Amino acid sequence: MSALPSIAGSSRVTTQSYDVVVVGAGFAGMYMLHKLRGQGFSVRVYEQGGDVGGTWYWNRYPGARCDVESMQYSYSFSEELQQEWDWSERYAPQPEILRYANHVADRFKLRPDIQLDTRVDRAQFDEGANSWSVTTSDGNTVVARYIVLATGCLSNARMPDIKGLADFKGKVYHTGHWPHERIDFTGQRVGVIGTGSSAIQSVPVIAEQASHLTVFQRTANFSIPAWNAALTSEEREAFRAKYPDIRRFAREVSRNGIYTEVPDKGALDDGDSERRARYEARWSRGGLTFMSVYNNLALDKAANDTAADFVREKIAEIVKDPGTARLLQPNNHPIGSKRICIDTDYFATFNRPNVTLVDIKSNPIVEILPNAVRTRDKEYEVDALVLATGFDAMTGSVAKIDIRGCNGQTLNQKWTEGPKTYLGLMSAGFPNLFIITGPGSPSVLSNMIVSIEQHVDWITDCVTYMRERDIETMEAKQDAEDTWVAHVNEVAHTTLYPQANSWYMGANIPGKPQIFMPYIGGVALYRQTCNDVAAKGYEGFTMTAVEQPRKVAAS
Ligand code: NA7
Repeated sequence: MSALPSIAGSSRVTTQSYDVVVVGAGFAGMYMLHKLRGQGFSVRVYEQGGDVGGTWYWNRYPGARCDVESMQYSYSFSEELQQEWDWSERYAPQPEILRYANHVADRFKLRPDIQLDTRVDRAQFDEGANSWSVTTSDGNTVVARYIVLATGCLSNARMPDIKGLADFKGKVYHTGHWPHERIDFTGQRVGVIGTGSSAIQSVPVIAEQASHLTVFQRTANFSIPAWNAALTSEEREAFRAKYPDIRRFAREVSRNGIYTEVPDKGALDDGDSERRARYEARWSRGGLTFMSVYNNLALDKAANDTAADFVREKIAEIVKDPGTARLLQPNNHPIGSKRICIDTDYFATFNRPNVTLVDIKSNPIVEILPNAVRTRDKEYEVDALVLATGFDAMTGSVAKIDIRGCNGQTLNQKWTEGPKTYLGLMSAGFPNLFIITGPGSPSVLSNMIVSIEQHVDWITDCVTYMRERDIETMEAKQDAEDTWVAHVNEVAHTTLYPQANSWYMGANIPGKPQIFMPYIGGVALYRQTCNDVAAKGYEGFTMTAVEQPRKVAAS
């Protein structure tokens, strides 16, 4: 614990104070703790789950696995860790990723500083003391100089607002809040609502168990085969030998934090057969880098159409019933403008006699009956319901905390019209509050672990810089924030991304302001920008030394 004085909280006198409170013990929170402790800061991490792992603690649905190859979806900060951990498959399944998270917690002795089963309910900045007063669900209030939100981008599972859902007599599961015990659907009639990544991963697995599976689809999605397979020790060794290059590329060259070739031409620069051959080669390799075949797939609709058509043709080849194939072919958004899904036999699953696809775009769900899903035209009897309906992404978990900055303003008030940050790291009016992979940073458009490590390193350097100079507060300047928000928006609109009703835009949450939230400029460019800002003495931030009255950022 630090030398910060105890202060009177609103409800009780607190005695505990820390340099930093971190909210969340997923991959971001754990590394933040490790890194800050290494610099001698006192840190308390609060985690609402019963263990570490964040999204991998909650998303236990059948078939859950990461969509970035595990040799890359893993920490790079410890050479020993990356050399010693053996990933079993190209895309590790959720239980293995959770084991990895637990291994990291143990290996780096993180647990003593992590308080599990504890939500942060409230955080209030005390302008007199220049510290945060943090109230948790166990009724305690602690004081910290800094607060870091490591709350995750896809951790606030969203229950759909469908009439009658509460009266359904069978079991209802949300993919993002899956029970810990093994759920066996053998012999059951199961309904899956939603066809995003979580459904695309779970549908093939559930179909093997269920007596009948009905998939309710509102929007068809593009999905590329994972071609997942066991990793051999030779493959792991080959990868490890190249790690310095791979990690450097991911951080300093790539757009999305993934090691892959950099495309040198656009889709229309090739003739039909050459282009088709390239798409075939990528399809055969599988995975998220399908969009890296050409350099203009996210920019030029005509180029994008060539890739979208290719995938639509593949769907038609795989799915035997032409009507079902047509329904599964995405037709209302450019490929890649929603995060591409990675699957194992998703489309082929619809060839099974026990699987039915229901188009709820033309035939919407009207209500859930005690034993069925009723669409406008028909009733579908089900014994269990799986809601694969996604998350209140990027801002949902932050919004659940009552965060009060200067002049009593809440972050929710400030973000009424959409999240506003400088570099995705801080928001004006909320001194000493950092966000990891927040809106306004590459975040969900990237390999999350690469972006997490970059933010954690930057924040650690920043607070160390402040400590060395007796600087007590740091805050984003309003004009820097405004410029950044405009830039994020402007860059997004040079691409095809805003053409989709995606969770990137907040479009999946009724009433949520529709703003493109992540920064699309790319991981490498963004890192350079953050480094330049730091090198210029944290340009765009106001820093105030001990004993000086806190300067309010220029508005
Ligand atoms: P997503 O990608 O947000 O998918 C949610 C799906 O649920 C999507 O198909 C939605 O259709 C559908 N949905 C949402 N609400 C409803 C209602 N009320 N009725 C019918 N259908 C609905 O979430 P996931 O969990 O699959 O994946 C999230 C990310 O996790 C993913 O991108 C990976 O990065 C990992 P819609 O498209 O809105 O028409």
